[in-house]
Amino acid sequence: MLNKFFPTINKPIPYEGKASKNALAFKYYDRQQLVGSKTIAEHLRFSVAYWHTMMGTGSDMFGGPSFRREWHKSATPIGRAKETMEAAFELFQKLGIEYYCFHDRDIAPEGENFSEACKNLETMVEFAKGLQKETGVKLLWGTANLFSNPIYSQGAATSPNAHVMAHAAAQVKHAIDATKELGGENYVFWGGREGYETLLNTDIKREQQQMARFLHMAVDYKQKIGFTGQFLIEPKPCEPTKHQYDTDAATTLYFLKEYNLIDHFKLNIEANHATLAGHSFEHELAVASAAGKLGSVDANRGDVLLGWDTDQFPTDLYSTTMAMVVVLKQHGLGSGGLNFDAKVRRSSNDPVDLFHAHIGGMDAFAHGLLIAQKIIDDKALSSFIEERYGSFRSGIGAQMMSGKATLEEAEQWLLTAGAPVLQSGRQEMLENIVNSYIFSY
Ligand code: XLS
Ligand code: CA
Ligand code: CA
Repeated sequence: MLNKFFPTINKPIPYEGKASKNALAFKYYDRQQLVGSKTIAEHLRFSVAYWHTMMGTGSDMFGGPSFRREWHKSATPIGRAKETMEAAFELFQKLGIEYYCFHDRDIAPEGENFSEACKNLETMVEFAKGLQKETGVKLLWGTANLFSNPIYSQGAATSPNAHVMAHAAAQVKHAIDATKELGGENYVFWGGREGYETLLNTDIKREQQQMARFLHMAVDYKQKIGFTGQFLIEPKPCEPTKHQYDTDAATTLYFLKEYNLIDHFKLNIEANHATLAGHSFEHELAVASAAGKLGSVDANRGDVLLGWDTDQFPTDLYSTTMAMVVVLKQHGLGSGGLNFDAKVRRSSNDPVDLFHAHIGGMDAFAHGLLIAQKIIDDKALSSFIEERYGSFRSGIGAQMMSGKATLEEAEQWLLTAGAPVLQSGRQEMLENIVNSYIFSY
């Protein structure tokens, strides 16, 4: 096992069970434990987000770097990139996390120009390949950073400048190549700058057409090179742009349908983006899942008192339980996984805080998984839900839903049946049932 950047953690984090008081041990994440027909590790497919965990410095709008990071010290950009990657794989191994995700510009420095950036990326892909082979760690998804470079300040695919769209297209080509080369199981599109600030200078229809064309170009390229990973779109309502075209799951699904892209994409749902959109995490998961399009998850949380994307590690058991209910109901995430798109707080400046953070997130989801499986096995919610719609199984309900009843026939039926009597929705009782499952684990 690699052992250079986290010397105080000299063995993989152990599972010690819920009675353990060891802060550096799992209380629920027993990776080999069977839940239904899969192990906990197979269900959860955790991934480390390279940008926050390896590249984060602790700086914010009001102050500079605060984190102690031995891997950021090398004198050259490529030296830094290599040390960062060694530290990353050491962390993955010590946490027992099998997947990671990156943006092209996280793993390789930008360089002086586009060609240099491409060369740097190739160098780092070769380096990553070696480390993946040595450790068995795999790439959950790759993506292109189409938001940091100032040329993208007015959009990438949706820029008013065709030169910029071409630059973004060329960059995405290389990022897909890198993902394919590393056996990436998915490729993500998050349109950080694909939106607008003011209608005074914007043609929404044209920009949406550009975005669709851009995605079609990516699909064509994927097919041409035989990349078999799943394409994913990650909705977010705002930040950095005021209005983003992929605001939430429903908006994104409509966009994909409208522009004939729906067969080529699934969604990557992020918890904090859901709450920024004014939805709950489980609402976004459920909307994507109902459309058969829930592909992967960015596992984090926001802060109820702050209106921005705080990207905190998930710790809320109620939320992880409800998320896992949705995931289990659709029999898993397929090639997707749970990517910790989350960062430690600015004051958590010690590298060991990265371990506490991931351990907490992994335990919160493992615990949520166990509870969710029990809720599903016992039909604790589903039997109530099924009964609630019971009036559609026969009679006028079945006739309307099968297309056999017209408005006139519904009226005829109503005139003999009389006024409807509503059954209680029993929300409080169901909330108590969920709590009773949470309390008993
Ligand atoms: C930013 C997004 C981003 C995507 C990948 O808010 O979460 O990190 O996951 O580009
Ligand atoms: Ca994300
Ligand atoms: Ca985010």
